[in-house]
Amino acid sequence: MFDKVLIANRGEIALRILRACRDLGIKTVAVYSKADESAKHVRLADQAICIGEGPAKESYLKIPNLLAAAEISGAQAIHPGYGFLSENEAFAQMVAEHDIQFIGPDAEHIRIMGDKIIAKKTVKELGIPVVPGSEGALVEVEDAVKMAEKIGYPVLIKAAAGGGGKGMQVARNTTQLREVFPIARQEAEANFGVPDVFMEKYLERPRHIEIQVLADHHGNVVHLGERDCSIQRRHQKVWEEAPSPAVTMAQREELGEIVTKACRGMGYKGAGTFEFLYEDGKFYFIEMNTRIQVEHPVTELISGIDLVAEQIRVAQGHKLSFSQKDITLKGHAIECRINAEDPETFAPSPGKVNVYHAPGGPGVRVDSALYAGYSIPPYYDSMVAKLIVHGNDRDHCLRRLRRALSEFVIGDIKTTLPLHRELSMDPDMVKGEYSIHWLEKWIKAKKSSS
Ligand code: MV4
Repeated sequence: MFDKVLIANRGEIALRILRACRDLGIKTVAVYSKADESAKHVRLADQAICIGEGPAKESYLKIPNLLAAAEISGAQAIHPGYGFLSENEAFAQMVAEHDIQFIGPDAEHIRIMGDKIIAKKTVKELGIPVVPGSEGALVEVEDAVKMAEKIGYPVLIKAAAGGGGKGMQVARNTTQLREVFPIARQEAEANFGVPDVFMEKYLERPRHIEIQVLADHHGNVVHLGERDCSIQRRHQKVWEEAPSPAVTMAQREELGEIVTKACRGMGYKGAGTFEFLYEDGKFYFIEMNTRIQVEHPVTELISGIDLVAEQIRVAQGHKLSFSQKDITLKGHAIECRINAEDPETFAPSPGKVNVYHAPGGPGVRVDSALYAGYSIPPYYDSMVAKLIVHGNDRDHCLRRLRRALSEFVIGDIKTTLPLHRELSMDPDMVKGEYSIHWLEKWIKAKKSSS
């Protein structure tokens, strides 16, 4: 049905989408900035169109340039990948208005999930458990104080237009709340142009667990289990795994049923992720992502399902070729995000990759657009490779991970490979005992002991 798909992204995900298209017999159109002339996705695509200068605002984020590239090339669909325009309602809408298929949900669902207050209200009404808190936006500080007394301290003030942790403020008592409430509103306005904030009970030591869903255009929805993404630094995920060491089969099945029912209830289409905080055996929805995520491969390795190919298939109007009972999650998978950064200071370290040796062998997958001789441009995200490893169980997976990490060579730039080698040997990580705060504490402890 699609003869040609335009890939509105760069780096490893552009390559990942290109590979899914090839497997489906679909031609690809790459777009690229002037800083990406020698990028691998440009070299491998059937066709490539330059859409502007290095900075993303002048290329990958320029909607008219992308629409023009789609028109010129005759692509019938656009895959947005993650980041950039992937969760931009206006882009999804304009693509549809140009009679091009957006490979993702309807603009309507992007809009709903983009506003954290509306998202929470929507999913709560569909039966998903949410964090206790304010129903709508809080405007007056006195209303915030009353709400905090109702739900109990500590509380967290979040921006409605936020996500990714920007503009959050914790308050442990009324004095603190009166102090941080106006700051939260100012920051929300400054960061997102909308001052709306809401309140939630602050969970002290949760895990971050997300559930992958896949929905076709005919009301069929499946879930593919969870990913544990608790290992993060400054809201950037560092290590993700599936299944979560903390989730039982019964919990997985129950939550899976709840989220798939919610998807059917709202007519959701495509791939999606429900994000939860997990504490003391209970799940609390926080956000929904309406895109393919960086960490999707861990789910692919335990389910055997090609999520990107399925995104494209359902966008073509095909029915899901499997139902929930056909899905069995097998073994364990871990993903390490390898960034071009100093492993101690996390300062970005772009530059020329003179040496590149990727690991291989049973259970090892590397998603990366790197090659020997490539120069990493300074304009974009510092993630340069994902190492994803699969094993029969978590211990087997960890042994394969250590094997793969020991083979991986990326030189002469600095990368976070040494950090991952340490993490893969850490006793807490080996036990799977960690919360969203574990990595930041570990980094701090390491610094003070050196
Ligand atoms: C929370 C929370 C504790 N309690 N909500 C941060 C990003 C945004 N998506 C939601 N976030 C959080 N919401 C309540 N009620 C703690 C966080 C949080 C966090 C969540 C997931 C992954 C990493 C995090 C790091 C710091 C704080």
